[in-house]
Amino acid sequence: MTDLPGLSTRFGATDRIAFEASPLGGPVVRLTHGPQQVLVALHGAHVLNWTAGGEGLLWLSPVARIKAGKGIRGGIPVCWPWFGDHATDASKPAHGFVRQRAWEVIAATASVDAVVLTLAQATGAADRAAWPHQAEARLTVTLGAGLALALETHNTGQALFPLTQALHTYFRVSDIAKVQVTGLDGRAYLDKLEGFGRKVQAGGIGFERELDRIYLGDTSAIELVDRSAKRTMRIASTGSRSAVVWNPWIEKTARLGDMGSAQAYAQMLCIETANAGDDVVTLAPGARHVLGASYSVVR
Ligand code: TA6
Repeated sequence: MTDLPGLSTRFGATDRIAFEASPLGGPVVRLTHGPQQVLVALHGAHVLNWTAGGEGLLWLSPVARIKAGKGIRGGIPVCWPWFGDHATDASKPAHGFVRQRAWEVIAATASVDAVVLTLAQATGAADRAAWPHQAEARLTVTLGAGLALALETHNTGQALFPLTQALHTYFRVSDIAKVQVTGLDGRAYLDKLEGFGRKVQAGGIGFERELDRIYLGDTSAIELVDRSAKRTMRIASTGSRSAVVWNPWIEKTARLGDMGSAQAYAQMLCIETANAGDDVVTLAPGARHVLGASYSVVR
Protein backbone atom coordinates (compact mmCIF):
# COMPACT_ATOMS: atom_id res chain seq x y z
CA MET A 1 0.00 0.00 0.00
CA THR A 2 1.48 3.39 -0.96
CA ASP A 3 2.04 5.83 1.89
CA LEU A 4 0.09 8.78 0.51
CA PRO A 5 0.49 10.95 3.65
CA GLY A 6 4.21 10.17 3.55
CA LEU A 7 4.45 11.31 -0.07
CA SER A 8 2.52 14.48 0.79
CA THR A 9 4.91 15.19 3.68
CA ARG A 10 8.00 14.38 1.63
CA PHE A 11 7.04 16.44 -1.41
CA GLY A 12 5.01 19.13 0.30
CA ALA A 13 1.64 18.60 -1.28
CA THR A 14 -0.06 21.87 -2.16
CA ASP A 15 -3.19 22.75 -4.06
CA ARG A 16 -1.06 22.21 -7.18
CA ILE A 17 0.47 18.84 -6.28
CA ALA A 18 -1.83 16.36 -4.56
CA PHE A 19 -1.32 12.66 -3.80
CA GLU A 20 -4.60 10.78 -3.96
CA ALA A 21 -6.12 7.31 -4.09
CA SER A 22 -7.69 6.86 -7.52
CA PRO A 23 -10.97 4.98 -8.08
CA LEU A 24 -9.05 3.15 -10.82
CA GLY A 25 -7.34 1.23 -8.03
CA GLY A 26 -4.03 2.87 -7.24
CA PRO A 27 -2.25 6.02 -6.06
CA VAL A 28 -2.14 9.02 -8.37
CA VAL A 29 -0.60 12.49 -8.37
CA ARG A 30 -2.86 15.38 -9.38
CA LEU A 31 -0.95 18.28 -10.96
CA THR A 32 -2.70 21.63 -11.41
CA HIS A 33 -1.49 24.63 -13.38
CA GLY A 34 -4.05 27.38 -13.98
CA PRO A 35 -6.96 25.88 -15.93
CA GLN A 36 -5.03 22.65 -16.64
CA GLN A 37 -4.91 19.43 -14.67
CA VAL A 38 -2.99 16.21 -15.19
CA LEU A 39 -3.46 12.96 -13.29
CA VAL A 40 -0.45 10.63 -13.14
CA ALA A 41 -0.69 7.11 -11.76
CA LEU A 42 2.40 5.81 -9.96
CA HIS A 43 1.61 2.55 -11.77
CA GLY A 44 3.55 2.75 -15.01
CA ALA A 45 4.27 6.47 -14.40
CA HIS A 46 1.11 6.63 -16.45
CA VAL A 47 -0.48 9.97 -17.37
CA LEU A 48 -4.16 9.08 -17.11
CA ASN A 49 -5.67 12.34 -18.28
CA TRP A 50 -4.99 15.96 -19.13
CA THR A 51 -7.71 18.59 -19.06
CA ALA A 52 -7.67 22.27 -19.96
CA GLY A 53 -10.60 24.29 -18.74
CA GLY A 54 -12.41 21.02 -18.12
CA GLU A 55 -11.91 19.80 -21.71
CA GLY A 56 -10.44 16.29 -21.83
CA LEU A 57 -7.50 16.16 -24.26
CA LEU A 58 -6.49 12.52 -23.80
CA TRP A 59 -8.63 9.40 -24.23
CA LEU A 60 -8.87 6.87 -21.39
CA SER A 61 -10.91 3.69 -21.60
CA PRO A 62 -13.98 3.89 -19.38
CA VAL A 63 -13.03 0.43 -18.11
CA ALA A 64 -9.36 1.31 -17.48
CA ARG A 65 -8.07 -0.08 -14.17
CA ILE A 66 -4.77 -0.02 -12.30
CA LYS A 67 -3.70 -3.67 -11.86
CA ALA A 68 -0.24 -5.03 -11.04
CA GLY A 69 1.23 -6.79 -14.03
CA LYS A 70 -1.11 -5.06 -16.47
CA GLY A 71 -0.98 -1.92 -18.61
CA ILE A 72 -3.66 0.77 -18.57
CA ARG A 73 -5.71 1.35 -21.77
CA GLY A 74 -5.49 4.99 -22.75
CA GLY A 75 -3.70 8.07 -21.44
CA ILE A 76 0.06 7.86 -22.05
CA PRO A 77 1.53 4.35 -21.58
CA VAL A 78 5.32 4.31 -21.23
CA CYS A 79 6.66 1.65 -23.57
CA TRP A 80 10.18 0.73 -22.34
CA PRO A 81 12.76 -0.81 -22.72
CA TRP A 82 11.37 -2.14 -25.98
CA PHE A 83 8.61 -1.03 -28.35
CA GLY A 84 6.14 -3.55 -29.76
CA ASP A 85 6.59 -7.30 -29.44
CA HIS A 86 9.64 -8.70 -27.63
CA ALA A 87 12.36 -9.40 -30.19
CA THR A 88 12.74 -13.11 -29.41
CA ASP A 89 10.13 -14.23 -26.88
CA ALA A 90 6.42 -13.80 -27.67
CA SER A 91 5.60 -14.69 -24.06
CA LYS A 92 7.14 -11.41 -22.88
CA PRO A 93 4.79 -8.38 -22.62
CA ALA A 94 4.41 -6.15 -25.64
CA HIS A 95 5.90 -2.67 -25.15
CA GLY A 96 8.23 -3.67 -22.32
CA PHE A 97 7.51 -4.18 -18.63
CA VAL A 98 7.69 -0.80 -16.88
CA ARG A 99 4.10 0.18 -17.72
CA GLN A 100 2.92 -2.78 -15.64
CA ARG A 101 4.35 -1.77 -12.27
CA ALA A 102 4.63 1.11 -9.81
CA TRP A 103 7.35 3.73 -10.21
CA GLU A 104 8.90 5.80 -7.40
CA VAL A 105 8.21 9.51 -7.07
CA ILE A 106 11.58 11.25 -6.82
CA ALA A 107 10.66 14.93 -7.27
CA ALA A 108 7.60 17.17 -7.35
CA THR A 109 7.90 20.96 -7.64
CA ALA A 110 5.63 23.88 -8.46
CA SER A 111 6.70 27.29 -9.77
CA VAL A 112 4.98 30.24 -11.42
CA ASP A 113 5.66 28.72 -14.86
CA ALA A 114 4.94 25.03 -14.33
CA VAL A 115 4.39 22.10 -12.05
CA VAL A 116 6.86 19.26 -12.52
CA LEU A 117 6.78 15.61 -11.39
CA THR A 118 9.58 13.07 -11.82
CA LEU A 119 9.22 9.31 -11.33
CA ALA A 120 11.89 6.63 -11.63
CA GLN A 121 12.11 2.91 -12.24
CA ALA A 122 15.21 0.69 -12.40
CA THR A 123 15.56 -2.72 -14.01
CA GLY A 124 16.19 -5.58 -11.61
CA ALA A 125 17.35 -9.19 -11.53
CA ALA A 126 13.83 -10.39 -12.35
CA ASP A 127 13.97 -8.49 -15.63
CA ARG A 128 17.19 -10.08 -16.89
CA ALA A 129 15.44 -12.99 -18.65
CA ALA A 130 13.44 -10.56 -20.77
CA TRP A 131 16.10 -7.83 -21.03
CA PRO A 132 19.67 -8.73 -19.95
CA HIS A 133 20.85 -5.17 -19.31
CA GLN A 134 20.95 -2.67 -16.43
CA ALA A 135 19.26 0.69 -16.75
CA GLU A 136 17.22 3.30 -14.97
CA ALA A 137 14.29 5.11 -16.52
CA ARG A 138 13.09 8.51 -15.32
CA LEU A 139 9.91 10.17 -16.54
CA THR A 140 9.51 13.90 -16.00
CA VAL A 141 6.01 15.29 -16.51
CA THR A 142 5.83 19.08 -16.89
CA LEU A 143 2.50 20.91 -16.91
CA GLY A 144 3.09 24.49 -17.99
CA ALA A 145 2.10 26.24 -21.23
CA GLY A 146 1.14 22.72 -22.35
CA LEU A 147 2.04 19.18 -21.35
CA ALA A 148 5.57 17.87 -21.82
CA LEU A 149 7.09 14.47 -21.05
CA ALA A 150 10.76 13.54 -20.97
CA LEU A 151 11.73 9.87 -20.71
CA GLU A 152 15.40 9.58 -19.76
CA THR A 153 17.25 6.29 -19.95
CA HIS A 154 20.58 5.86 -18.09
CA ASN A 155 22.73 2.83 -18.93
CA THR A 156 23.87 1.78 -15.43
CA GLY A 157 25.51 -1.42 -16.67
CA GLN A 158 28.88 -2.36 -18.13
CA ALA A 159 27.80 -3.07 -21.71
CA LEU A 160 26.03 -1.11 -24.42
CA PHE A 161 22.47 -2.06 -25.22
CA PRO A 162 19.81 -1.35 -27.89
CA LEU A 163 16.77 0.65 -26.73
CA THR A 164 13.40 1.09 -28.40
CA GLN A 165 10.58 2.92 -26.64
CA ALA A 166 7.54 5.14 -27.01
CA LEU A 167 5.31 7.62 -25.24
CA HIS A 168 2.19 5.87 -26.47
CA THR A 169 -0.25 8.77 -26.27
CA TYR A 170 -3.98 8.27 -26.79
CA PHE A 171 -5.45 11.60 -27.92
CA ARG A 172 -9.17 12.26 -27.64
CA VAL A 173 -10.83 13.16 -30.97
CA SER A 174 -14.39 14.22 -31.79
CA ASP A 175 -14.75 11.69 -34.65
CA ILE A 176 -11.84 9.69 -36.09
CA ALA A 177 -13.41 9.88 -39.58
CA LYS A 178 -13.18 13.69 -39.49
CA VAL A 179 -9.63 14.31 -38.25
CA GLN A 180 -6.37 14.58 -40.14
CA VAL A 181 -2.73 14.18 -39.11
CA THR A 182 -0.27 16.52 -40.82
CA GLY A 183 3.50 16.93 -40.71
CA LEU A 184 4.39 13.49 -42.08
CA ASP A 185 4.04 14.17 -45.81
CA GLY A 186 6.85 12.45 -47.76
CA ARG A 187 8.00 10.38 -44.77
CA ALA A 188 8.72 6.68 -45.14
CA TYR A 189 6.67 4.41 -42.92
CA LEU A 190 6.50 0.75 -41.93
CA ASP A 191 2.95 -0.57 -42.28
CA LYS A 192 2.35 -3.09 -39.48
CA LEU A 193 -0.83 -4.25 -41.20
CA GLU A 194 1.18 -5.30 -44.24
CA GLY A 195 4.10 -7.09 -42.62
CA PHE A 196 5.88 -3.82 -41.80
CA GLY A 197 6.23 -3.16 -45.53
CA ARG A 198 7.93 0.15 -46.30
CA LYS A 199 5.84 2.87 -47.98
CA VAL A 200 5.85 6.66 -48.34
CA GLN A 201 3.20 9.02 -46.95
CA ALA A 202 1.52 11.30 -49.47
CA GLY A 203 -0.11 14.34 -47.88
CA GLY A 204 -2.05 14.26 -44.63
CA ILE A 205 -3.30 11.08 -42.91
CA GLY A 206 -7.05 10.44 -42.85
CA PHE A 207 -8.82 7.50 -41.20
CA GLU A 208 -11.36 5.09 -42.63
CA ARG A 209 -10.04 1.70 -41.40
CA GLU A 210 -7.50 0.24 -38.93
CA LEU A 211 -4.18 2.03 -39.30
CA ASP A 212 -0.91 1.03 -37.61
CA ARG A 213 2.25 2.67 -38.95
CA ILE A 214 5.75 3.55 -37.77
CA TYR A 215 6.78 6.78 -39.51
CA LEU A 216 10.50 7.35 -39.90
CA GLY A 217 12.82 10.33 -40.26
CA ASP A 218 11.96 13.87 -39.18
CA THR A 219 8.79 13.35 -37.12
CA SER A 220 9.49 16.29 -34.80
CA ALA A 221 6.47 18.44 -35.74
CA ILE A 222 3.12 16.68 -36.10
CA GLU A 223 -0.35 18.18 -35.91
CA LEU A 224 -3.64 16.45 -35.13
CA VAL A 225 -6.30 18.63 -36.76
CA ASP A 226 -9.79 18.14 -35.31
CA ARG A 227 -12.03 20.64 -37.05
CA SER A 228 -15.23 19.43 -35.38
CA ALA A 229 -13.64 20.10 -31.98
CA LYS A 230 -12.16 23.37 -33.29
CA ARG A 231 -8.82 22.12 -31.93
CA THR A 232 -5.39 21.37 -33.30
CA MET A 233 -2.97 19.41 -31.11
CA ARG A 234 0.67 20.25 -31.84
CA ILE A 235 3.08 17.44 -31.06
CA ALA A 236 6.77 18.35 -30.90
CA SER A 237 9.38 15.69 -30.21
CA THR A 238 13.09 15.48 -29.41
CA GLY A 239 15.44 12.51 -29.22
CA SER A 240 13.27 10.68 -31.73
CA ARG A 241 13.37 9.78 -35.44
CA SER A 242 10.10 7.83 -35.50
CA ALA A 243 6.45 8.27 -34.66
CA VAL A 244 3.67 5.70 -34.49
CA VAL A 245 0.13 6.44 -35.69
CA TRP A 246 -2.49 3.90 -34.65
CA ASN A 247 -6.23 3.49 -34.67
CA PRO A 248 -7.64 -0.01 -34.00
CA TRP A 249 -10.95 0.60 -35.85
CA ILE A 250 -13.87 -1.80 -35.37
CA GLU A 251 -12.51 -5.36 -35.44
CA LYS A 252 -9.36 -4.75 -33.36
CA THR A 253 -11.39 -2.72 -30.85
CA ALA A 254 -13.56 -5.80 -30.35
CA ARG A 255 -10.49 -8.06 -30.04
CA LEU A 256 -8.81 -5.81 -27.49
CA GLY A 257 -11.85 -6.08 -25.22
CA ASP A 258 -10.82 -3.21 -22.89
CA MET A 259 -11.75 -0.19 -24.96
CA GLY A 260 -15.04 0.21 -23.10
CA SER A 261 -17.38 0.14 -26.11
CA ALA A 262 -17.51 -1.04 -29.72
CA GLN A 263 -17.48 2.58 -30.90
CA ALA A 264 -14.56 3.70 -28.69
CA TYR A 265 -12.18 3.71 -31.68
CA ALA A 266 -14.07 6.71 -33.10
CA GLN A 267 -13.07 8.93 -30.17
CA MET A 268 -9.35 8.17 -29.96
CA LEU A 269 -6.13 8.26 -31.96
CA CYS A 270 -2.65 7.25 -30.87
CA ILE A 271 0.23 9.45 -32.05
CA GLU A 272 3.31 8.11 -30.32
CA THR A 273 6.67 9.79 -29.98
CA ALA A 274 9.08 6.87 -30.27
CA ASN A 275 12.40 5.27 -31.00
CA ALA A 276 10.96 2.39 -33.01
CA GLY A 277 11.42 0.51 -36.29
CA ASP A 278 14.73 1.53 -37.86
CA ASP A 279 15.11 4.18 -35.13
CA VAL A 280 16.98 2.14 -32.48
CA VAL A 281 19.02 3.93 -29.80
CA THR A 282 22.32 2.26 -28.83
CA LEU A 283 23.33 3.33 -25.34
CA ALA A 284 26.93 2.92 -24.13
CA PRO A 285 27.69 2.20 -20.45
CA GLY A 286 27.06 5.35 -18.41
CA ALA A 287 25.34 7.12 -21.31
CA ARG A 288 21.93 8.74 -21.12
CA HIS A 289 19.22 9.33 -23.75
CA VAL A 290 16.11 11.50 -23.47
CA LEU A 291 12.96 10.96 -25.49
CA GLY A 292 10.88 14.15 -25.32
CA ALA A 293 7.33 15.00 -26.36
CA SER A 294 5.48 18.24 -25.84
CA TYR A 295 1.82 18.82 -26.55
CA SER A 296 0.07 22.17 -27.04
CA VAL A 297 -3.45 23.05 -28.14
CA VAL A 298 -4.01 25.63 -30.88
CA ARG A 299 -7.54 26.91 -31.55
O1 TA6 B 1 1.59 1.39 -31.03
C1 TA6 B 1 0.67 0.65 -31.80
C2 TA6 B 1 0.59 -0.75 -31.23
O2 TA6 B 1 1.81 -1.42 -31.33
C3 TA6 B 1 -0.54 -1.49 -31.95
O3 TA6 B 1 -0.05 -2.47 -32.82
C4 TA6 B 1 -1.37 -2.07 -30.80
O4 TA6 B 1 -0.88 -3.34 -30.42
C5 TA6 B 1 -1.15 -0.99 -29.74
O5 TA6 B 1 0.24 -0.70 -29.83
C6 TA6 B 1 -1.62 -1.34 -28.34
O6 TA6 B 1 -0.78 -2.28 -27.76
P1 TA6 B 1 -1.17 -2.83 -26.28
O7 TA6 B 1 -0.08 -3.80 -25.93
O8 TA6 B 1 -1.20 -1.64 -25.35
O9 TA6 B 1 -2.55 -3.44 -26.43
